[in-house]
Amino acid sequence: MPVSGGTEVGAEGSAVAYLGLGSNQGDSRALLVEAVRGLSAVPGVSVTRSSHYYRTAAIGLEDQPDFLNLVVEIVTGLTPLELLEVVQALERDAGRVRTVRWGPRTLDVDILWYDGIFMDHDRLQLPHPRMEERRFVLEPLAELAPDLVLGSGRTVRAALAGVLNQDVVVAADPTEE
Ligand code: GSY
Repeated sequence: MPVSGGTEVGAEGSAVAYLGLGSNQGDSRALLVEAVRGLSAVPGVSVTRSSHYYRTAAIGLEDQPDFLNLVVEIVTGLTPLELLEVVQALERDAGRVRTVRWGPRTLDVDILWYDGIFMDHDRLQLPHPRMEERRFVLEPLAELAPDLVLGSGRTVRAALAGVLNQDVVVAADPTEE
């Protein structure tokens, strides 16, 4: 699904990154649509493609509502830590309050992969350390970049084959309603 809008970033000094977005509290559809719109409006970030939206069974604390998840591809001139500031501001704008670890949240935005770099900073690890166990990340990411190489050296497609027992279904696209 191509996405329009956003600030044009020249090829020089720009990086391709994939972000995972999820919500299971409040009006999840509106919160996710607004988060993608907010991301597109950030100077130095261009949202180039989006996966479908997926209704997914919660991983972590299981006694909580299903999530709505998607993955977007961006091109950015921001560094990974600058991008982290941006996604944390989006979470705050969505009223995110960190209460229970692995519990319900209005908006979660994870930087999954940034230009193939490996990073082990106390605030950010890249590629995302838990993404290979999560179908709610791998299924939408496989739509956009099935041959992307992850931290383990496996491709997205190969990692996805190992998590097909988790419940994930394509949901209606809230931007088309
Ligand atoms: O890490 C993202 C938040 N999260 C999710 C999520 O986005 N989707 C699903 N299905 N389960 C989750 N558990 C956590 S924590």
